[in-house]
Amino acid sequence: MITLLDYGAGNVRSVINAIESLGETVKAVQNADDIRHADKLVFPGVGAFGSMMQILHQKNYAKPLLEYLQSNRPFFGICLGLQALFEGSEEAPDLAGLGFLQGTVKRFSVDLAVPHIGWNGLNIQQASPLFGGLQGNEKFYFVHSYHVVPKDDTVALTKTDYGYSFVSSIQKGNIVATQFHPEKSGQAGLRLLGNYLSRQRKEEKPLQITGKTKLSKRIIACLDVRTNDHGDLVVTKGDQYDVREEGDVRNLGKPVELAQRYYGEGADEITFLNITGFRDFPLEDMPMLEVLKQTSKNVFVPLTIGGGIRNFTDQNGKSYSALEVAAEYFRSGADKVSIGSDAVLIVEEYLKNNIKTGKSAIEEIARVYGNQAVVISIDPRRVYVASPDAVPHQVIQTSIPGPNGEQYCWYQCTIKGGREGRELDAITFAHACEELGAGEILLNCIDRDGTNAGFDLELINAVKGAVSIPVIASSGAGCAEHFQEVFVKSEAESALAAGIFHRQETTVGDVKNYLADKVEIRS
Ligand code: 1PR
Repeated sequence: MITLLDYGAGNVRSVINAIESLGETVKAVQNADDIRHADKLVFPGVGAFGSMMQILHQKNYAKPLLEYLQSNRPFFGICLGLQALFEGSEEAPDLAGLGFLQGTVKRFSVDLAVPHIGWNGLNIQQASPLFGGLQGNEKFYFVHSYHVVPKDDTVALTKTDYGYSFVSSIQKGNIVATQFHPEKSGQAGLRLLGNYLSRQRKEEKPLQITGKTKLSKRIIACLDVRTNDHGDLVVTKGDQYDVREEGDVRNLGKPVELAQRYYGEGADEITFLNITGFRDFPLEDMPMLEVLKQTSKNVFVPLTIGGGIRNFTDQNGKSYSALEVAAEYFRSGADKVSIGSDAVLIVEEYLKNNIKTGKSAIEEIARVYGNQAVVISIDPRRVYVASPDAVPHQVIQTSIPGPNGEQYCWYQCTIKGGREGRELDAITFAHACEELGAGEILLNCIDRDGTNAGFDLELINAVKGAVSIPVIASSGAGCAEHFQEVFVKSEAESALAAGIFHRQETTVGDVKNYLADKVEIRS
């Protein structure tokens, strides 16, 4: 029996699913006594350091947790569950950590995108049973803006490079904690977690330094989901956002089955977009939540879900906040939520006075679940103009002239699945979203969507130049070469595709095989 410390923030479902897939049962902590009586405690921390420590104190978990650690009983901390062990964090300077280990938690100061999101390697610093059966060159999934800095370097179990080398896991007696997410790291992660759970201390993987570790570029499979005219929830795919063919919604398969297939093929992440979320309220559209619950049982890579994340009042007058909608998605197995239409409206308000209210969905969800959990999905469309100062927007010079030979264009943000254009450009928008606390940009492009013509590199470079958070290039992938092109000619951290995978024109595995000796990827 594994005792799981769930303090109510973030996605613990995937940790439970991963543990259960390894044949163990999980009991969630209900009160402080459950911590005192635990035999094996797993502490998956997701969210922000400050809110985590506050909740641990409010629930009277902090003291028994520290006593548990001091008694050297088996403990596995994940992400914030690692950071909590230290004395404090730059993320919440006024709140002390548990102080089980000396040292602090610092924000990355690198000339690279922060959060550090994606698959990176490990340099093993201590012999450990945790790595039994692993080659040592596997990649694991990270998503964090802060990393631990132990005072005593001998507790470091692994180190990872991101701009510089940081401690990516610790081991002290029976206490183990990782900055990466084994429950989201595919087969390698399950193996590592299984080694911990089975307590097989026989096979000790010795110290292994493989050289500088590298963050991989991610290949993301995207599933646009909606209910068709017969009431079935289907994966669909549009041409420039038009998903109807001869009047019917295109049906390209079932969401759970397709997600499972892409996981098997090696997708680094799966994204679900509930494309009619702007008119259907997700908490009334339970099938989407069910899709997440079912998928997360067997798919052990990060899951993002978007569609309909906004404040909502139902016909009975009951109001729900965007945070509550997001919370339901996280509880159902999502690791990140993606906000589309509502983010545009939020930014329009924000830009009127440049004042952060702290109350927008972006800010609230980021505060509770951490910046890394908030993805902004942008649906821009090219608008050609005759000159750079023709409109009060960020205009770029383009090598693809417009219908009248125009050499300039701006990228107009749209809402409601491209149905409504707004007086806001994608570059300004992306920058403002970062200021409000978003952790990643999912950059679609209506002009390229479903065309197989390749990614819009001009758009990607323009947005990437305006933000320091990671950018997912999306729309237009038609072959493996397009992925190489986007990674070579832009700084995008990941590339997303839908149509080519659904139509089986290529597989995620084929794309990765093609990229293997050209771009850093997770094999
Ligand atoms: O506005 O917060 O409710 O979120 C709705 C979400 O649904 C947004 O993320 C929006 O992008 C998405 N969406 C809305 N309508 C459509 C549509 O297609 N009619 N899909 C839609 C957007 C774009 C990509 C697509 C790539 C790759 N889909 O996600 O998967 O363009 O396609 P490709 O590789 O086939 O070219 P809210």
